[in-house]
Amino acid sequence: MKAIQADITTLTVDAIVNAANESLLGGGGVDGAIHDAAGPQLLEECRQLHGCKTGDAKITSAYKLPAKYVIHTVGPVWQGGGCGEGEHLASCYRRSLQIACDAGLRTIAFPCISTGIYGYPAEQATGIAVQTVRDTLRSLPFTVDVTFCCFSRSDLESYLRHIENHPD
Ligand code: AR6
Repeated sequence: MKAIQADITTLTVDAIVNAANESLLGGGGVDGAIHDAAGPQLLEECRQLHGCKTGDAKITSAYKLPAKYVIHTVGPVWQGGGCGEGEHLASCYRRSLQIACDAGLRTIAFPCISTGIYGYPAEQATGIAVQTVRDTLRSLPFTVDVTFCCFSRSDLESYLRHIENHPD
C-alpha cells in the first residue's frame, strides 16, 4: 500500500472508490468531482442500484474516467464516535476491497472516506483505513495494490506516518 497526494479522478487504476451517500445519486466533495469527470452515464447507472447502506459498497463502470470502475461506498457521518462510526468506516474499506477482489481487479485507490463533509476526525480515520486495508489484504486470495489518494498535504503526511509506523 502507498499514499499519494492527487485528485482521484485523474488516476489510471482498475477502480477508484467514491465517498458517496446512501442515495448514490451524487453530491459534493469527491463524489461531485467523480460524477463531473465520469459524465452523466454514471448517474444513470447509479440510479439502477437503488442506494447503498452505510458501510457497504457497490460497483459501476467509470465511463469517461481513466479508471475502469468506480466502487461507491457510504461512510458514516461523524456523530462523536459513539454510534458505531469506526466499525462502519472499517466496513467501507473491507467491502470495497472484497468487491474489487471478486471482480478480479488488481489496483484500487481510496479517498479519505468520511473526513470531509461527513466530519470524521482525519487522524483517527487514517488509522482505521490503514489497519483495515492491511488486515483485509491478508485475507484476500490474491494481492490488490492499494493507493490512499489524499487531497491535502496534511492527510498525506498522516497516511505516511501511519504506514511507516506500522510496516507490513
Ligand atoms: N480527489 C481526492 N480526494 C478528494 C477530492 C478529489 N477530487 N475531492 C475531495 N476529496 P468528502 P465524505 C477529499 O466530503 O466526508 C458528498 O456530498 C476531501 O478533501 O468528499 O465521505 C457525498 O455525496 C476529503 O479528504 O466525503 C456525501 O453526501 C475526502 O475526499 C458526503 O459528501 C472525503 O471528503 C460524503 O462525505
